[in-house]
Amino acid sequence: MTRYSPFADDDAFTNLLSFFAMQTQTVHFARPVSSELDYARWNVAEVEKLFKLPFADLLYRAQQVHREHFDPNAVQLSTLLSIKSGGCSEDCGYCPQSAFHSTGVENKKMLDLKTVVQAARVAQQNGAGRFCMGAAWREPNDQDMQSVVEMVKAVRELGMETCATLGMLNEAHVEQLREAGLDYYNHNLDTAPEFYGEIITTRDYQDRLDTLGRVRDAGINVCSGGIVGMGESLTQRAGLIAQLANLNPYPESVPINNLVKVEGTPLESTEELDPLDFVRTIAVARITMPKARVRLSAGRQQMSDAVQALCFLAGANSMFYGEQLLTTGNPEMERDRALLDKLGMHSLTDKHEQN
Ligand code: SAM
Ligand code: DTB
Ligand code: SF4
Repeated sequence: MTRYSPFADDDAFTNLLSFFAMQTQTVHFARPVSSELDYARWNVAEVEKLFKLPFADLLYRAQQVHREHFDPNAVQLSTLLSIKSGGCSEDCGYCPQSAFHSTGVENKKMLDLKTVVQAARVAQQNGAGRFCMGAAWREPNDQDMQSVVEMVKAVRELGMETCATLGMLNEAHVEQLREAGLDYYNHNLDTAPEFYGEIITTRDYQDRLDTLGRVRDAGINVCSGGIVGMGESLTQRAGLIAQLANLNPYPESVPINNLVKVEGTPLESTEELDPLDFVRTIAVARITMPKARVRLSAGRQQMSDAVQALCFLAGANSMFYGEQLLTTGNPEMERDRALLDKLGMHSLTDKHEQN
């Protein structure tokens, strides 16, 4: 169902990595590289300027910011499970689970508690520190919420961090999740406000901001990012990052997805994003949100090891781990472990210091 679209390999990136490794000069920029950035507001033009820096300068700056706040060799691992797949009433143009598109994803009923806990246990044994439960809902109803609350409590009892992504939330639902001890709530802005209407028409940007505000006010960690490679302009890509960075405070966790082009969705034939532009997006997210976990998210299956290495160099320090995202594939765990080994990187769970 998913189209194979290899991210260009390999020599060019290997050369870039060597080139980057040789950069010793200090590069001067208009904005200070310091914790001041934490509270900086970014306008779209400033973010766009970052995107347009020479590649080596951009990565150098992202590395500086990254090393100020994180162990650059540690990566946080989250495993996803689709607890309710298909038949969604939203028309998100990228999504295989929308009832508006014919993608072959079935409308299934919600998984039961036992199945979810068993999947979380396996994810934990495989080395994931966080378990993220996703549902193809516009928003949960009260009955759904009772089941999700049980799932969150049970997964926490295993000693894993929990994340849920269930669509829009009202205050009562947020409160239930807070009481259950949910660690993170994922709700993406997806793209810039100016491009949003070309991708989704069944709910608006402000709905998303409102849900994020409720989650933030309840004291649940915010996980919010977006998708690149949907045909957005560079200014619109910068607009997404500016929106995320200007949330006050910005999200603790920022998933950057590269569009997975699924047959039957309106975006199935979208032109491939240049892999270096994906790397640039990671770097700009790192610079503008210095203390966030920037997650390499959907689209990794099509990425070469060299591109992923560049993403880590650009400040990515989290990824989805496990052979399935929600309905589409993700790299084999063996491939990921081999990649981390090759790069001399380790997961947070290896060091027992999940954060
Ligand atoms: N239904 C809920 C919602 O939309 O908020 C939660 C699940 S939804 C699948 C979570 C996120 O997955 C979306 O916001 C989008 O960013 C991402 N996503 C969905 N389909 C994708 C695709 N084909 N490629 C990349 N990211 C995708
Ligand atoms: C996020 O930003 N990406 C994940 C997670 N949050 C829920 C989902 C990616 C979904 C890719 C398409 C699919 O597998 O259905
Ligand atoms: Fe539904 Fe979420 Fe897919 Fe949109 S992204 S169609 S809300 S499952």
